[in-house]
Amino acid sequence: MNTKKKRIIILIVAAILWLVLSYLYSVEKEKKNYESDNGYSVNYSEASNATGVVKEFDITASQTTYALAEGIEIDGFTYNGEVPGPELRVELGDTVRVNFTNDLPQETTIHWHGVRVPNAMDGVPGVTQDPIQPGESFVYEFTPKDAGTFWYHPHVRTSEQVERGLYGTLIVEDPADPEYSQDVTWVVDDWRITETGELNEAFNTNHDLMHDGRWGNVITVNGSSDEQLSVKPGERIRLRLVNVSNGRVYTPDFSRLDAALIAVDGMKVAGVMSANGFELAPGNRIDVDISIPQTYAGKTIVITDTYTRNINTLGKIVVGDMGDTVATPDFEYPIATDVSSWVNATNEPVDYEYVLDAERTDTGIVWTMNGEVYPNGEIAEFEKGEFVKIRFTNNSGRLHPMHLHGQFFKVLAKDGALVNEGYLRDTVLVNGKETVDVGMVPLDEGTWANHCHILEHAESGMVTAITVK
Ligand SMILES: [Cu+2]
Repeated sequence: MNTKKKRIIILIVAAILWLVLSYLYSVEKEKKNYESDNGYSVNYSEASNATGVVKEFDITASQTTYALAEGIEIDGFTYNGEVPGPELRVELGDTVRVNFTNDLPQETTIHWHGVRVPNAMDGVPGVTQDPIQPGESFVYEFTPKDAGTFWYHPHVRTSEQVERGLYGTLIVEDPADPEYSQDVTWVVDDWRITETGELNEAFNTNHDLMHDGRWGNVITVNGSSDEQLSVKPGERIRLRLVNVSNGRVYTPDFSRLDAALIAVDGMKVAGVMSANGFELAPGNRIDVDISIPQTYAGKTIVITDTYTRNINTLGKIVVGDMGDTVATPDFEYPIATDVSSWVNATNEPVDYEYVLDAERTDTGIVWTMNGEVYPNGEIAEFEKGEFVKIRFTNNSGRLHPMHLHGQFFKVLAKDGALVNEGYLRDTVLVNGKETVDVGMVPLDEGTWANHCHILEHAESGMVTAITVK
């Protein structure tokens, strides 16, 4: 055999070895994910990997007078006197301990939206805990299993308590993520303010119930109607948008900025797409990666909401002078390459259907799931680790952002047409007369609320629960 042939054989053997090793490595990597018996894998883990680090926070809910904007002072409910409440920032693996005290004139709880907590920490009265009475305390303790953007709010008289200002964010940082110039949260809310500058205290009106809940006339970001984010030319920003509104949906428009969607409901996306046009329903979060072009020095960019025909200002990004220019951090988008597509799921049968509708009663309107008003109605049972296909059939003409506690799911189809969203969610907007199929591999045991996140719809019955066994 001549030298040339030998070299070719060595090259071929090396190539085969490399292929085998990289296959084995990918199999090993895949094991971090959970795979259901029928082959649907999810890129989140079954267990939390607690490092032993405990991050402790003291939170008190109380009645507070809060100035939203000039001439607007509301009789609010706040966490630690602030709107939003304190941002709890931890690292994946940390244990969160919240010493909570209720100084409100009414009972309350805290629900950790999107966080896969132990069932007893989920904050749902009648399902996971008793309401916390005025003057009482409760310790919430859990180790988040997923990094991402989450939020917390009460689950008692929610339409009133959230509208009065009870909400905050929980940011679970992924130590593997690159370092942005700034990591900023924008908590978006709307308020119904009277002509005299006070909060309209008519909650759960028949009009709100018959429509898409309570939509306000003043929009705030981080409790301010004039939120401004100062950046330097060249900075790369991670902007986390959280919709805490009772009913309003926002479609953020980032104007001339190149805004890349990197996470939805805390979960990383499989591939980057534009964040423009994302429908951010109540409960939803998006993480957006924005590089500020150096040529934007001295400019102000207005981020708007284009969901309705009236264009609203959300907040502004104010770019500093040319002299402050920094080099743009250069790294790959922190996304997930292991979100499986589940395209075969369109052939799976529907395991459970929820028909969403309204019913007229003597006193007004109630919202139903399968004809029942909470707490009536069947509790669906699902097996832990088994793929399940759930259908939401909206018989009404109104919006229903459906939120499942303690789970992530994937949208499979809308009105029977295949939808291959490249990410998991915990809240999906079901439009009027629309049918939405979602797939889910539940890993977290317990009884979990499943409800519409239009808080007035939930308040008037559109709540049920599932049990994961
Ligand atoms: Cu609804």
